Amino acid sequence: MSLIKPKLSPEVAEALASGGAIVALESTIITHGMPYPANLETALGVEAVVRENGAVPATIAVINGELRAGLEHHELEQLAQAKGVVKASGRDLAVAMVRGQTAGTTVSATMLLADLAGIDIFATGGVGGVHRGAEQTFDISADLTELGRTKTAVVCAGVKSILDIAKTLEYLETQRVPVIAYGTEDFPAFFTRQSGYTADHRLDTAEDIAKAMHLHHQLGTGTGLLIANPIPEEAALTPDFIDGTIADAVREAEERGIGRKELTPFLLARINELSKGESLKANIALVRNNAALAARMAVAYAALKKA
Ligand code: PSU
Ligand code: MN
Repeated sequence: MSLIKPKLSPEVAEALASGGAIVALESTIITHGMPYPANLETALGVEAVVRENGAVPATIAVINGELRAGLEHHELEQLAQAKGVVKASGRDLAVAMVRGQTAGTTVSATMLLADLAGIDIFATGGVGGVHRGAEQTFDISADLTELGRTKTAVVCAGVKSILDIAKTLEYLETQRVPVIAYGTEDFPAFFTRQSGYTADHRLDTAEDIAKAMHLHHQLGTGTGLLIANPIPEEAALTPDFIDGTIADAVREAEERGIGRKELTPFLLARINELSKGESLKANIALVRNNAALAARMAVAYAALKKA
């Protein structure tokens, strides 16, 4: 049992106290996932989308050693522009607190802090997973093990093919994490609506997903859920274009010996450069799309919890 909770913004505290709909948002996407100023514009835009869909946004981060859920405008600005900010997964939080560091929280750290705060639903772009070549490197994101032990529902657009998608899905199966695709049979690949793999389950409404969450938790499974929401049709990239770009970025990372926690940020930045900003545009569109679905799920889930 945890004795620490993140410090809540007044708005988030109010929503929690009244059983309102809340959506947690991560901050590594701001600090390590997108360049400035697109990162700030996206963070603000995503919060606005959550509000438009009836929920309160709670962006999670570590600010000067303090765990936080719900940031002020100037704090988002500071995160978006800060240099040398820590990328914190769950295991890095305690040291960041001791050192008074400012950190972007990954999916794993954000899930953990959302759960401590009492927030059930979290929207992001892509989750980490099993990297290509993991049979050699053992590089498997802590996001996957966190999904296997923390009850947060994570809405994403699938995973990028910087990862081994088949192994990522296998790993989630092992971890007792349901993978639910929204409105499709296909497991999406972030920039594209299809990955070549099907999701385990399909549900077609935010209300049904909220019901599945509720039952999943009532069963005492103790695990999270991964909701895969395909990128909007008009924003999707063509597989040939993006797969080539991703392959180039992965090869470059290998040649330069980049690994461990630097690998994902390197790949994201290189893909953005190599695609001349096309990947960034798609990324922004899909994050907003995920925030909208997560907010609608949060509204439905709040009603189920009250009933
Ligand atoms: N994948 C993306 N965008 C991201 C990330 C992953 O498409 O911004 C970030 C998320 O914060 C995720 C983290 O939790 O990278 C995973 O890092 P790693 O692969 O080092 O576990
Ligand atoms: Mn890793």
